[in-house]
Amino acid sequence: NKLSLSIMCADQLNLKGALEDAAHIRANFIHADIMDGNFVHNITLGFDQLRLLAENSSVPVDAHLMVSNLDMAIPLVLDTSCTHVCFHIEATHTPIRYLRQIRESGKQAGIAINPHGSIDFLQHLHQYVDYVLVMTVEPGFAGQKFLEHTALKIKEIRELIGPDKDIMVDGNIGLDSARLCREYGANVFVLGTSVAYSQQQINEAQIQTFRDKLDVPVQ
Ligand code: S6P
Ligand code: MG
Repeated sequence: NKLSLSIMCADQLNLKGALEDAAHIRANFIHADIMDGNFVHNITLGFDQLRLLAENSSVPVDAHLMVSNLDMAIPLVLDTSCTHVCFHIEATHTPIRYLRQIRESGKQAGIAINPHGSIDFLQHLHQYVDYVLVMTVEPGFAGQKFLEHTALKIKEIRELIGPDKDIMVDGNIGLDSARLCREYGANVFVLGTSVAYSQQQINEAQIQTFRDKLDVPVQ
């Protein structure tokens, strides 16, 4: 089991400090949410900021693209040193092309799925995919409420992709929701305001409790 810290929940006026915090708590990844104001109704980091973050981070950065224009976004994200890139299946009819592009650049290629999205596509796609990100809230904002039905999908995804690939869950991941997701086969937890940050400051005590209760050892 691994954890990824959602950097949009950190103090945006002190991103250097946020990178240091992530290294200090020995996060497995930093989760960078990229939004375009179109696929979702919010805008977060841009590609120049993502590049700077990834270059200055000792913790690997996973990029979560919530954007409509993947022809524009994929080359830009591949030009950064983040290690993982996922995009939404709902944003494209040609996912294999992008998955190949991501893999060819030496990064891990992931598919993200909206809470109400079907997972049928994975039957034909799983061999091109290194990991799956399951949205457990509607994408766009931190601090929302966990949608319980999303956990059920995880079981089917696990059966389809096998035991070795990562299933990342993202959205109101706390002790209870993480337990449920883990039961169904998720193994990477994106932590935001529900556990890792209180008023944009890292909350080490809550992260430690999460590690203990969910069996997420420091690696
Ligand atoms: C939401 C985004 C997420 C959030 C995360 C925050 O669109 O993809 O990565 O940053 O959900 O966590 P929390 O605990 O505030 O929901
Ligand atoms: Mg995210």
